[in-house]
Amino acid sequence: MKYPSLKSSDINRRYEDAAELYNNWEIDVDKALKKLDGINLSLHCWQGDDVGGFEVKKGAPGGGIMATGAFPGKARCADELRNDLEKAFTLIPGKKRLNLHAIYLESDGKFVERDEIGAEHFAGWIDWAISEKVKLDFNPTFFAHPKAESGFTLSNADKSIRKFWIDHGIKCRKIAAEFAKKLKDTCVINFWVPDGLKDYPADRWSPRERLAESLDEIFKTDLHGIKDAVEGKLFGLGSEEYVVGSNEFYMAYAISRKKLPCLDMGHYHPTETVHDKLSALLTFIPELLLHVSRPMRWDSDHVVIMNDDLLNLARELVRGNALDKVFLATDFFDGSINRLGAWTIGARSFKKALLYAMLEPVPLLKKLEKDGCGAEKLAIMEEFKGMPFGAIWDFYCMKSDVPVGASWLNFMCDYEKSVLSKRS
Ligand code: RNT
Ligand code: ZN
Repeated sequence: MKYPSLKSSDINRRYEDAAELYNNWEIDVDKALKKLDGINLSLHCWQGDDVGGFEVKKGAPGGGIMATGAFPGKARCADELRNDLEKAFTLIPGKKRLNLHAIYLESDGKFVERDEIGAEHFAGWIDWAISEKVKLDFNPTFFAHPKAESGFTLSNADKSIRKFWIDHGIKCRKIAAEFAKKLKDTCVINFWVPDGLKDYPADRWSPRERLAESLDEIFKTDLHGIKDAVEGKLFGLGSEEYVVGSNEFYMAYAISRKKLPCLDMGHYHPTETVHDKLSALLTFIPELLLHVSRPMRWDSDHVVIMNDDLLNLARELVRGNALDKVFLATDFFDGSINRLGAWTIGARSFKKALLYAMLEPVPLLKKLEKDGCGAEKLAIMEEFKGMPFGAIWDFYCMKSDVPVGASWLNFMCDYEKSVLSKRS
């Protein structure tokens, strides 16, 4: 089937009608769209190949993270991944930004150890980013490596293994600084390590001391143009009882070292949500990084959809005027569906959620709350769920030269037929 779009005259008409309804509530729709268009959302490269990367491997893969699903068509090399990303950027409105992991290097078929990587291994990405007008963020890769197999990297008791990973971190910061320089924009570099234990540790203290020391060593040099972020986690595969870099560890680390905490929506207890944390943290620190994800019973990294968690997060960013203080990045990986579709659904949903939040009557809601008019506040929040927000979104997509409504699926299906299905 061809998925329907709308005629531009209909999109315009629906937009005019909808904008008038929002105007009745003193909401400036054009202003909201301008703000939305300025949003930087860093699209994670790793959805395109199930967190595989393009390293020439030596030895056992080593765990830490796992994607599930065997949908055909995953990118097998950087060129394929870049093609897929180019396609994704034609379906997602707004600015283009990509989040790379160190394992996505290009090394001409040669084995390059993690502690030997440099900006030269990302020259292809930099050239591509310049020509496609894409900004880049970066991540060292502390998993999927024989030296991560024990479950400890930067907190490893073995000094030589620790040194190996420290060197990896140092090299990666230099790559990030090169991204910042070449692309003339801040590069956020996020540190996540899988370190932890499956069962009750006898010593919870030493690994944490070592992790702090290792990070201090990595961050010793100030580098221009980069922002370091540190990402905590509740548990992982093989670290069910004890994660060295827990939430508290990294909050304290980030605050004491003036780094950005990275909050991943999947890294908390099942009913604990990230939206409430923004005002708590940003009362004390200037900036943080968000990993927009969707946990399903656990840190399952499902494709982001416009559910309550996402809407609440978007609302907090808007109500708290926090969009300038928060770096936004997607982080999910689903190998069981078309990966181009996964990127597009996730990124479009997040931008849709932001737009939805920008089209709420925030000053009025705050006033009603202050005046003790709880029923009015709740009622208006509910009534707004029926406002013609979709008409504004469609208009924004048209103006951004991306497909309107579900018609982006036609492009995804064509791409699947002509490109993805040919990959083995
Ligand atoms: C893992 C973290 C981390 C990774 C990426 C690939 O639990 O969420 O952000 O998803 O580094
Ligand atoms: Zn994450």
